[in-house]
Amino acid sequence: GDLALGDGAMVLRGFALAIDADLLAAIDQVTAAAPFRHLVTPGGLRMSVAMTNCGTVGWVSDRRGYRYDPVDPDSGRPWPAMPALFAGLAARAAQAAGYAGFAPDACLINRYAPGTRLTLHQDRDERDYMAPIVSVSLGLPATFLFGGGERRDRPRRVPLAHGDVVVWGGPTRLAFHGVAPLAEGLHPLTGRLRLNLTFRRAR
Ligand code: MD3
Ligand code: FE
Repeated sequence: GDLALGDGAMVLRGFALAIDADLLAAIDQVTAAAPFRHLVTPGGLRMSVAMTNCGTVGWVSDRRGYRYDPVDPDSGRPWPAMPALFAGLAARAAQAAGYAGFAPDACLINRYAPGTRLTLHQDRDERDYMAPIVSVSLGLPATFLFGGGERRDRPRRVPLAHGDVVVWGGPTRLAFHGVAPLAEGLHPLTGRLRLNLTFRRAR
């Protein structure tokens, strides 16, 4: 069942299951206009996670740093609009976790293949740390690493499956977190992929 991770974070098991195929179709629409790409960190490393965005701003990284940008640097055009299905799901999940009125302006779409990982980090590029972050897992399962306020705090391992939604807010908003290397597998809807939607109030 649902799991309280403590201090404002909550796993809503299967919350997105009923609309999984519609979510994947909407991801295809977004990525037709803004294809997945591997961003480069300010230190010059290529990220193993492939990313794209929809919404009024998108998260980007390059040699100059991390930021939210209204324009897709690959196309020079605005990011695709956030599908109403996405915004509605994010708002309902936030509501269910106790955060009424969540209106995300940014949705980062992360794509993982077997072996892909996301090293421990904090999400600190947003203006307002009071707004929660909502994360939707689709496709292959993953082990989410949920740490503390310091990088050295040993992370808890939280399994996340297709259709799970996590809401992170309150004191956990600035916790270190990451994703362990994705295990090999085949999902009936996504094949050898995990897709994650991360909804944020960035500006
Ligand atoms: C916990 N993505 O893109 S968001 C990211 O599975 C990112 O791709 C994860 O972390 C992924 O930055 C899922 C989960 C998340 C986001 C923000 C948090 C967890 C968090 C902030 C504080 C604590
Ligand atoms: Fe993150």
